[in-house]
Amino acid sequence: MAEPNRQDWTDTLANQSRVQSLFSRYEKNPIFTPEQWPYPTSSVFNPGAAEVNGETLLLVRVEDLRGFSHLTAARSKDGKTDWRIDPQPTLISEREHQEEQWGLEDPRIVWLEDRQEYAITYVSFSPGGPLVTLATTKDFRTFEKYGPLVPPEDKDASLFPRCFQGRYGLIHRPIIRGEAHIWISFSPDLKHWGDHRVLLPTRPGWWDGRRVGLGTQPIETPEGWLIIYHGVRATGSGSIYRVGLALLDLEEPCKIIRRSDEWVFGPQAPYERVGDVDDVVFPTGAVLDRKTNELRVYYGAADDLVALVTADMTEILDYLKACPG
Ligand code: BMA
Repeated sequence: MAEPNRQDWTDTLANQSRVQSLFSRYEKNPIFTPEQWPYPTSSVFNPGAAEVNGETLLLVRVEDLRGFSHLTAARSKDGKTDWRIDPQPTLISEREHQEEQWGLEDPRIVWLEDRQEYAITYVSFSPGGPLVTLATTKDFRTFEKYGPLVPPEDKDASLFPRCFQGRYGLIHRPIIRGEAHIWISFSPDLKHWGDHRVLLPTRPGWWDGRRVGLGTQPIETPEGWLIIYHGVRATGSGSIYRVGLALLDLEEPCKIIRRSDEWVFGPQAPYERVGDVDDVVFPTGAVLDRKTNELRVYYGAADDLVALVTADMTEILDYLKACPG
């Protein structure tokens, strides 16, 4: 019988104890509930996040009482308190966009430096399946819709905020032959997409063995692009959505520098364990406070509420550097 590799196990344990204190739940969680929304809703969850005019803006997925979603902006000076929620939906499906028939879901936001505008990639739900769709805006009041980027079934998408040798990069999650891996694709003009390849595959048998998908938008750090992703395990009583991390090369984002073996947070609090869909934490937006190095990650809890976890960016990068290459 092979001897267990004690050194490996010691390293695994060291990382597992480190990971437990990496992310802290905001003490006043949840930050949004359907009850406090300015108009009737069934649930509020999976928000995109961006810094806009020195404030934190969340574009929240709001599911109405027909089961269709739209997106509504909420703004706060510190990203934690005193949220001002638009009194009416901010971005809704329109008749002339057939692909949006069953609503708009799960936005991710980046500021595109070269175009001096925000790009929002959301899922438009068409009867033909979910489609990764692009809209741009400068102020989150008026929007330009570009329609779907790639064919269905595809979700969990974000652009990178900058180009790579003149090409935009898109992270997304098509489902192909029933497999749900994270892919990356490139485009010279945000319209024609190619050079498609698998970026982060599922790991059969692991906590992220059933499905993976991008969480928040990619975040540029001195060590590489920080990728926060969700991983799904299928169990006898349903799926469990947890969160893992990876680091991509800054100039060649197809290259994975690190990937966490363990999940860095998962459903634990009562509002994450029980809701419209039990046992779901689903991060979709993050804001890094460059003064304090605090990373705020906004997520949907149990497809019902919006909650917040915070982490110190230096600690995240130190942890990732200790993860397998
Ligand atoms: C995913 C998406 C998310 C949802 C999650 C958990 O497939 O549809 O919008 O939050 O499942 O139900």
